Amino acid sequence: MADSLLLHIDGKDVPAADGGTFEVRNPADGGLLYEAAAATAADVDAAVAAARAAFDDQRWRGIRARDRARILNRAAALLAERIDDYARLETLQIGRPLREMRAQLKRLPEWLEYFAAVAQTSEGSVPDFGPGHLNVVRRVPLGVAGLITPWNHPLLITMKKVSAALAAGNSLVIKPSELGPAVPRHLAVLLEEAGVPAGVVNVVPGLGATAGRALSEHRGLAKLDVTGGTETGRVIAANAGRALIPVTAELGGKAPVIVFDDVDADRAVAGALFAAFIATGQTCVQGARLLVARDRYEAVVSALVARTRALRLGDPLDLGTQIGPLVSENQRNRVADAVSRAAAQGATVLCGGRAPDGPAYAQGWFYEPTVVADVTPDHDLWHEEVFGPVTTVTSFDSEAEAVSQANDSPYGLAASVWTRDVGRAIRVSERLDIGIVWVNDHHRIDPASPWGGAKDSGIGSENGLDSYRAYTRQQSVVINSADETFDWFASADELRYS
Ligand code: TXE
Repeated sequence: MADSLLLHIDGKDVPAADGGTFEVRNPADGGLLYEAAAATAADVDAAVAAARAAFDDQRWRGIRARDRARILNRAAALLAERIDDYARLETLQIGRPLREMRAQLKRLPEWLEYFAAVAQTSEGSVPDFGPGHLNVVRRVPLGVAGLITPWNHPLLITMKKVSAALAAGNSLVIKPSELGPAVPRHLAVLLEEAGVPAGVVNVVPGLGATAGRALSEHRGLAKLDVTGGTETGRVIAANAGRALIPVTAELGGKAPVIVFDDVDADRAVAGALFAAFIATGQTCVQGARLLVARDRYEAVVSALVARTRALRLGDPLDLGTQIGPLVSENQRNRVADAVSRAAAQGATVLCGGRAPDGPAYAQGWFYEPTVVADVTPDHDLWHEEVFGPVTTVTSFDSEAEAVSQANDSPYGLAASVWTRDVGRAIRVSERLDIGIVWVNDHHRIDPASPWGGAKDSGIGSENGLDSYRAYTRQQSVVINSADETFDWFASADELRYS
């Protein structure tokens, strides 16, 4: 483990302008992992200036798309070689079990490969402008994009944004989460090894209130792209609004998992468990509300509670561990507070609801996976995002009631629908005010498949062709093909052109 992490600006590792640092600690045992340079507003300025210079001199956007794609594919191959090291590093920083980190990171080269292909196949258009003119519409990169990323999937979320932005020819300044800043910085160096010119990808680790704020308020940006909490997203989107630049925001969620009475109970329980407790529940698409048809409710809930109790908590580096610690003391306090408030408001904690006992857990931010029943729309827990290993269970009597419970949320990011009835799956998904709907599955992601939410879950989407387009703007070039001179003011005959 490196004992320090620096900023990466214009191809060089540099300390913060004022020498400031912050500590990155292991949430499993509280141990210090390393000190990271804490970018100041001056450092953010330097990073934006480096990115702007790289954009202006065309060192990246001026390269033909086919050659940019070759470099991104080379980066994908380098990344594949380093997955095991990065997975271990992510686990040390955020506490997510190594078996999950490996499975997730193995997929990440696909993002570079997909967007490399999109860049090569992206085409403009030639709308009809009438005789005498040819209108060529091209897609051009925006300029310097500011990427603000969270801790829960440090490299996956960075990769989603970086691969689309770079494929389109932009320059970047990345502000990774203060809880897991190492791998995004290593990615910048890897991209340079693959051939991305220095200055195109800059990384400014630092705190949200300083580095994040300085970046989101910087007037040198042409785009902001954030994944984080909804309140952070509102602040950043307001800054983008003031600067009149586009923003993509992937924010909070409270995903319903809707289980109909025609589905096999074991399958539904396995799905609900996967939806709720992967990443110790710290994902924006976590299955946080299990809605079950009334005549399956008892069977599904009792099996879910039994399987939740059997989940193995422990050292996240141990490949047998299924549930790691929460990422920080703050996050554990937040989860514990949400569960005790629910109990005080009349909900029933069926299992979990506490930190585990024992010396193995004493130094880390562990919390037992928790299932809560009797939560009504009057309770905070019905609506609020907990971002931890907590799911609620509720029954419904009809398809219409299932839909209305699922839509009764300030968020609209993701949902899963469990049924063998194809017609019902279609009807329900059409009526959900939700961006990502899985049928008989949960958590599935692909670089080609749009990922974004409705309502308080954000603006725009990651992945897929639209995310590439969102890193470009249209430039409309209107070409006059007439041979004769057009001279409006030369003639006294005002009616000539009427
Ligand atoms: O996220 P923050 P945190 C939710 C989840 C979690 C809560 C807080 O509910 O409990 O957010 O987590 C930067 N200007 N999600 O505190 O604060 C910050 O440094 C500019 C959901 O980790 O939103 C980090 O790089 N930047 C989510 C990034 O924003 C600011 C994933 C996200 O941090 C800033 C993570 C500011 N004023 C948390 N304040 C998801 N949808 O997956 C902070 N930042």
